[in-house]
Amino acid sequence: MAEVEIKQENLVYSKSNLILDNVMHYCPGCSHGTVHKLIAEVIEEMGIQSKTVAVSPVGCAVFAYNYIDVDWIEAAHGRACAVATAVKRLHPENLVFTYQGDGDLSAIGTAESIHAAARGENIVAVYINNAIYGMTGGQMAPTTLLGMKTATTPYGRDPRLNGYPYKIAEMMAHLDGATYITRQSVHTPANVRKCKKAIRKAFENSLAGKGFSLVEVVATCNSGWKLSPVASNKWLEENMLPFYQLGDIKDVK
Ligand SMILES: Cc1ncc(C[n+]2csc(CCOP(=O)(O)OP(=O)(O)O)c2C)c(N)n1
Ligand SMILES: [Mg+2]
Repeated sequence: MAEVEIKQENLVYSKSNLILDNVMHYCPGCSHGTVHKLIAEVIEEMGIQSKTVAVSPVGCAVFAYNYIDVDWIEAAHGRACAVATAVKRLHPENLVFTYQGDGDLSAIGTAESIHAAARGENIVAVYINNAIYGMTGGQMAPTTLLGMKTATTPYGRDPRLNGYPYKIAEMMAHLDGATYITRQSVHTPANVRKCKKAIRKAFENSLAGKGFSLVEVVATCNSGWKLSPVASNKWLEENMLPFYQLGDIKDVK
């Protein structure tokens, strides 16, 4: 049989040139890989690879610098928005974004995140909310849903003992410095497309000097949730989305 020559230009789908060939450490089904892909595509399509600086967190995305080919700075746990503030103020022509989990952005880093938004820093925070401390073994986070079982709430989160979950996106929306706050997901192809548009809009707003943007992505952690990837997507839709409702929360024109 004659060999079929596969030419790049004939492929319907190809991965972004910004996604490096390193094997990802994420569990199968994890949302992080999908969001990485979208960020890489947006940066490539906007032609801003050489002027993008990303700040990576502590959490499962700690090795994000191995996967997306832009300049990265590693921040201490929760401090990404403070580090990004410094980078953006020193290099205002650059796109500066953070990439943070819920434990990072809205637990240990609450103060840094809220105040960067309040100051109206021209940065974008991409916020991966899987309602759990994924990297360390699935402990309860502030974002954990009521009744949700985690390593530290084996009988489900009980508000009398563990308090209530909170929505940092809605909190940030009250701040004058925050101009674009949106909540997305990547659990269906349609949601992946919407999420990509939101990331692009946030990056464009930031380059235009419009203030602080938060792109929250309601995400799965199938290892932490102890569910298969397919069951995790269903669980997200039935349990996460009624509480973390999708859509734009604030969009200052
Ligand atoms: C100062 C500090 N405190 C605690 C830890 C332990 N730690 C590492 S990752 C992590 C949780 C990360 O969770 P999240 O930000 O939600 O990211 P995910 O892994 O779920 O994507 C914690 C508590 C640490 N590395 N440094
Ligand atoms: Mg998390």
